[in-house]
Amino acid sequence: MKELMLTANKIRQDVIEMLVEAGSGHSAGPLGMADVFTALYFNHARINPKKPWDENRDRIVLSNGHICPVWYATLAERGFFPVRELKTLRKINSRLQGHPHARELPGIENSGGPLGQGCNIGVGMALAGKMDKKNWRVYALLSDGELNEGCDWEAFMLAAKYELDNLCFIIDRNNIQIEGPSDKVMPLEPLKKKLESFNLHVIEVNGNDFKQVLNALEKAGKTKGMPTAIIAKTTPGKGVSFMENDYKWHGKPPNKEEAEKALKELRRQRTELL
Ligand SMILES: Cc1ncc(C[n+]2csc(CCOP(=O)(O)OP(=O)(O)O)c2C)c(N)n1
Ligand SMILES: [Mg+2]
Repeated sequence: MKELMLTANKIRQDVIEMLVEAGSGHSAGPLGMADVFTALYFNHARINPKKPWDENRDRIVLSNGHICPVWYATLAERGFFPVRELKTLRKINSRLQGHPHARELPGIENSGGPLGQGCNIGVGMALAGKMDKKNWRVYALLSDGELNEGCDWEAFMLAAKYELDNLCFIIDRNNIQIEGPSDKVMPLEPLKKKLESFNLHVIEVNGNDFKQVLNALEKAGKTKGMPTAIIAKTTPGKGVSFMENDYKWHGKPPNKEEAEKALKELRRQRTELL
């Protein structure tokens, strides 16, 4: 657990360093989801950085593509590509675009940006896996703001219809989106009941608690006959006090001074862990 926490802390530091260098990009979502990404790539999912496109790999798809700094940082720290490349985020000719480009980098399974697209891609992959009787699983990462998109709910219906128990949605329930608190923009509650009524197996967890996240992933793997949706309640901006729970950090990078402050806080958290 401690090792996972240290890894997530390093990933958060990478995210801050990438964003201040780029001068644009999203802060809150990536920091909030660092623990879920770490749990998947450093513990739970069957992936191999040496064989990123191995036919038997689990597929991890990111539908809320704007939080890709955390995807890039996780893949680099896991050895999919050099950590030094992270500093090219959003630069001309970089493989690390502001929104992910499928297969541009090892481990990037889907293009993202238009919310809802990755959710549907994940369902399609899981359906294909079922039809081909494959053992690999699909993890489709979504966000709460994204659930304003009707096409996500169409995808849920299809996933339930075909009993895609090889599919696990993970919803970043961080209560913020681009224009304000999620439930103020478009109320989602009772979210668990809604998802259950779409015939999904729903598990609610604290998305910043490794034990809860790993437990839920394991339960999802054992669920038969229906897809699972993990509602991961996360703190947007997690680890950086002045960014936490403030929707204004949805799509804003830190300036130099703010980045220094953020890194100081994250380094202190690292020392406390050691
Ligand atoms: C189809 C579509 N509509 C609108 C947008 C613009 N957009 C980008 S991010 C975002 C908010 C999404 O909410 P969420 O993912 O919960 O934001 P976060 O938690 O990361 O702050 C919106 C509306 C988009 N990318 N795609
Ligand atoms: Mg959100």
